[in-house]
Amino acid sequence: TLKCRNMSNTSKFISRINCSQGKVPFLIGVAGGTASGKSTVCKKIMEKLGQVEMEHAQRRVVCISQDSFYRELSPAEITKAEKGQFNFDHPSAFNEKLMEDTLKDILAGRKCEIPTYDYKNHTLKRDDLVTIYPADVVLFEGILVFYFPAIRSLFHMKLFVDTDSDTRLARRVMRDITERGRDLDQVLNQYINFVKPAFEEFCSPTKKFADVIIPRGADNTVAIDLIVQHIREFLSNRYRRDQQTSPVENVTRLAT
Ligand code: UZR
Ligand code: MG
Repeated sequence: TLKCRNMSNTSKFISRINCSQGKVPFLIGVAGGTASGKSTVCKKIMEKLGQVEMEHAQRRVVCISQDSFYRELSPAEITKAEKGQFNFDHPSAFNEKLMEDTLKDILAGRKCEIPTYDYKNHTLKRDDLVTIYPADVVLFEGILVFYFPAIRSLFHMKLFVDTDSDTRLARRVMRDITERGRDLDQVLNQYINFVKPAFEEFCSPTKKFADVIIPRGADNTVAIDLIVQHIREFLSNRYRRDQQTSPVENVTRLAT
């Protein structure tokens, strides 16, 4: 039950890239509700492409999370967040401008640095920047990556990870308690007050922008394999073209 549409955009893009400098990465957006398996889908895509064990600078496929683009909170907002009263699922919680500028830098083939996010303290770790090196394929995952029109229009391929809400809630409870230092009361209150209503209002409606909807999330190996196959084709086309134009260039071989 993989739903595909608009795949021709991708081939249009590939032909465009063939006549450009060849440094524009193929940008893939991965959206879906909280704990739907977005990060896992991205991880599986990278694993299947043999990217995980590689040096960061050598990678041809990189993954970035929208969490790195939460905006800095005011002291009053931090107090709210500590009481579980800040809405992290609302579009206004994100730094839309920084997200757009970063993606544009990436599309221009520039190396850029992004912050990492600390879920326990609700802050960006400014001194813990991650360098994103120019790559051939960039995955950008997050609950609202298709919400902002200016950002949505930058993707060459849009995936929506579609997992049932009860499955997502069960995973969210486990994850927030074990990984993010929360207690059950807090997780459930936040889910009912913010996460669920925001999913329905802001995230779920963006499913219609997806080119591919992945039911059941990371369990859907058929969908993931199809996507990986598509990325491989894109990369090998580029590899072939690079070989023709600059035979000395050292291009990392893809795992098959
Ligand atoms: P994913 N989030 C936190 O729990 N704490 C923060 O400081 C920042 C974000 C949550 C956010 C959202 N919501 O539901 C989730 N809350 O991270 C998105 N509450 O992350 O897509 O991995 O589920
Ligand atoms: Mg995540």
